[in-house]
Amino acid sequence: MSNSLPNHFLWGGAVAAHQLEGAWDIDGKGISVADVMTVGGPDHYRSITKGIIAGEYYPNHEGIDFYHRYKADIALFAEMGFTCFRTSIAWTRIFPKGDETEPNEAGLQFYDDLFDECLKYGIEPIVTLSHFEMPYALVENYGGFRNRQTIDFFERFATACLTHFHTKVKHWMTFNEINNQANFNEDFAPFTNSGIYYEPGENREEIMYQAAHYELVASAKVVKIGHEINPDLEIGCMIAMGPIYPQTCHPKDIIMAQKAMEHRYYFADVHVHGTYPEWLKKEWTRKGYQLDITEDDLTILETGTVDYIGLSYYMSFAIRHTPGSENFDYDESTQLVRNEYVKASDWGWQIDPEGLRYTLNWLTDMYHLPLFIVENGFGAYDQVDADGLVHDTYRIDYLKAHIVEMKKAVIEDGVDLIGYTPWGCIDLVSAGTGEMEKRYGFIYVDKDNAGNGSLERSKKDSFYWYQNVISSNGDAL
Ligand code: P53
Repeated sequence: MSNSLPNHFLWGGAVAAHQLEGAWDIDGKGISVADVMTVGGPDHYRSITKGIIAGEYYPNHEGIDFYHRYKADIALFAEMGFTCFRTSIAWTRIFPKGDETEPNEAGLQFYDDLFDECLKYGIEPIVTLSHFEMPYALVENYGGFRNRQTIDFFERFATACLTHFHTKVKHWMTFNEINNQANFNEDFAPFTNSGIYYEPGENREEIMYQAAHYELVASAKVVKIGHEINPDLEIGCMIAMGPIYPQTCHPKDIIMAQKAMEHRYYFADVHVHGTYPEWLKKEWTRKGYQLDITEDDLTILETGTVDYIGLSYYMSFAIRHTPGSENFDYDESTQLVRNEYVKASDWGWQIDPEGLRYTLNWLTDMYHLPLFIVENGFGAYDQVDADGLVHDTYRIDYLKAHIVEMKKAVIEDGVDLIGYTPWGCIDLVSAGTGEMEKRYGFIYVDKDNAGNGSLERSKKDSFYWYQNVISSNGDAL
């Protein structure tokens, strides 16, 4: 048995357009949902404003100015030895308001140049079509994915991208972390996943199931279209993974954890199997939810199943049942509990490398598809020392421990894994909090939470460490 990862294993890093490009209103780009979010902090989400309000600070407007600096940044990725680079195509660069019929040529040109720059170094671009950056005009004018018409708008955008870039990009993903919205009682996920602002008194869960259904249909259509455009394309879904452990072996805790996992991960069932699980159909009937799901939709779901599962993995969770209640309904915003066996980051994210091995095995047992870890990483405060450098041993420790478990899953358990792209390979704006100072990068970017800084780039200790990891194909940790 080999003790190493396969030779073709892809190593790289991951970002999303809205978190680093900046240039939010340049070359015809429209306003996206990310452009109306302010800065939050470790214990609170950022605010979502109705449109852009004068005097508010919107960190994504400038990002780290990757739009103008991508050549130098990609040269640094090449120096680390990346063989792939995951980013997204900002929907609003291609269709600024979302409902245009023709794509914006300047937007296509930017991504042509960006992908060519990657390919020049032998770096394969890996592309997410929708990564929390829907055109804001679709929210205002159509209600985002509350509206069936948004399926057509997404299809038009995705078709333009697949047609234009299929010779440069082989691996695609449709909707980033489509399952974040299982946490429907918070405002962040429904807005970033689906462009939904909830009104007081609405049944949030029912609306979430409807929006997610439209997205799953849109995804399936795009998988099918992509394969028609080029049968060699690999088109995946993207799921935010984190196992939800039972707090104890109390049988009700076991069932509660099972129900929580079902609610958080049914999205993958639909993407992979093309059908809804039985428990969910029963739940909709029990709760009297009348969803708009047509026979045509069900056929589309079956004909557009994904080629692989892209996943993010940052942490694990734990849950217990509510004593005195026979009800196993899942509310992610109130029912999760601390796991006393693991530590947490400064943002309360529970660090659990073995949970990654568990997760990769769980996904393989459930779905029997190739997997791709397209996000993993440690958001931390970095300090520039007197020598002018960032000595981020804590980040190296986190990544090392996760790679060790990832290798066990592949080498000892036989998991079919395409590659590994740690999140935020260059410091960027946090999605959840809007902070710059929640840093993930191997490359430090001089900018703070208020937007001050030179934007200058410098290599952290983890940069050299990751370079060795890649050149040894994961052996030198
Ligand atoms: P930030 C929540 C839970 C897990 C992953 O997140 C999440 C979120 C949303 O915050 O998002 C993914 O920046 C996402 C990236 C994001 C990254 O994880 O909040 O796909 O866009 O930046 C890290 O620390």
